Amino acid sequence: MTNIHIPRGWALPDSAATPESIYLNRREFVRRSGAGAILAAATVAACRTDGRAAVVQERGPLDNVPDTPTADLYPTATKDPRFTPGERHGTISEERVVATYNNFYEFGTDKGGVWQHVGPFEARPWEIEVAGLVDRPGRYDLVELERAFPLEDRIYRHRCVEAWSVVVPWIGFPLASLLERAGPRGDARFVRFVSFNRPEQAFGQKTQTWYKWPYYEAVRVDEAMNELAFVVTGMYGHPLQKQNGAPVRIHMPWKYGYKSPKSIVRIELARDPVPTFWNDLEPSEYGFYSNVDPAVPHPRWSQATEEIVGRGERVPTLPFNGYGEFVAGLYGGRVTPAGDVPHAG
Ligand SMILES: Nc1nc2c(c(=O)[nH]1)N[C@H]1C(S)=C(S)[C@@H](COP(=O)(O)O)O[C@H]1N2
Ligand SMILES: [Mo]
Repeated sequence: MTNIHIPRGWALPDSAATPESIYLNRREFVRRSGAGAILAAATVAACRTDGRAAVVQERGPLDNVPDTPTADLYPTATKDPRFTPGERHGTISEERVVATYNNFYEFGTDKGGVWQHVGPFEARPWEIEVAGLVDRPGRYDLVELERAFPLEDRIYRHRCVEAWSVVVPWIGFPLASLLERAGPRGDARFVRFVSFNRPEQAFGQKTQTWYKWPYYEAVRVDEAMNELAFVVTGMYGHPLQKQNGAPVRIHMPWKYGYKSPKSIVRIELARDPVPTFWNDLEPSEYGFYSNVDPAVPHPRWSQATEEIVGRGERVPTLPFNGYGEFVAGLYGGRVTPAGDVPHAG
């Protein structure tokens, strides 16, 4: 085992992360330098070799931000120093990495190809329905929500169950704010999230019919109310790229990535436990809680370390992905609650 030092602590100045001037201006830079044209040509070539001429688009991976009248809100998001702890999380990943290595099965299983297939997906305008055991059920226009809640910048580590990770400056608002607006009833114990279902806009939904579309996930109400649970509408100083779950996704950084459903249309509060997409497909491999736990291997691989995408580096995985001080109390001190899968052997 190599001696990799993972610094701890919150108080890292923002400047230690990728400077905003770099990530905010990258699209402009790519255009001016002509790299955009090269990239577009590469896209066309890639599409030809895999025979999917229909998806050819002259867009690069950073050109998938849908137009929205709220775009002006993004560069001015507020920062809470507790949630911009770059040092704890490692160096922020380049947006190009985060936008070209995606898990989003609605657009296929090739992580490098998702961004090339999201063109037909119409991610704006958008509504979210909040339903079930709430005092004020209803449909919320996303634009209203973006204006209603102050948008915050939060740098979160994202740890996929497949043992890779990225560090992303997300923008959004606490999930608790949205739930409080809807007024959860006392008997609500679970929160269910449902993604869009549009096979005509998402070729993975159309061709991979063995999956139970739309994608659905769920957590306990107290997990959803934890201050770390975040409704994400932006990244790197602008609204979300489609391949990262535009226009709205969830992020719970202490859980494996699949507990962060993308492009959600519905949030439902329920009394009884609700099924989840990956757990339904492979219950021996994907648990309900799915807290990041280096001590519990996936049945087919170890979770002890992870690869930092784009850096060619492996580092030890941390319990709760490094967020134990916020969330350990939810689980009585155990990272993987008793009975949650997977358990090897
Ligand atoms: N709707 C939907 N949400 C999803 C997925 C998906 O396939 N469909 N994949 C999940 C998984 S496994 C991961 S690791 C993250 C990936 O997010 P990223 O591509 O923005 O890094 O999205 C999660 N949310
Ligand atoms: Mo994942």
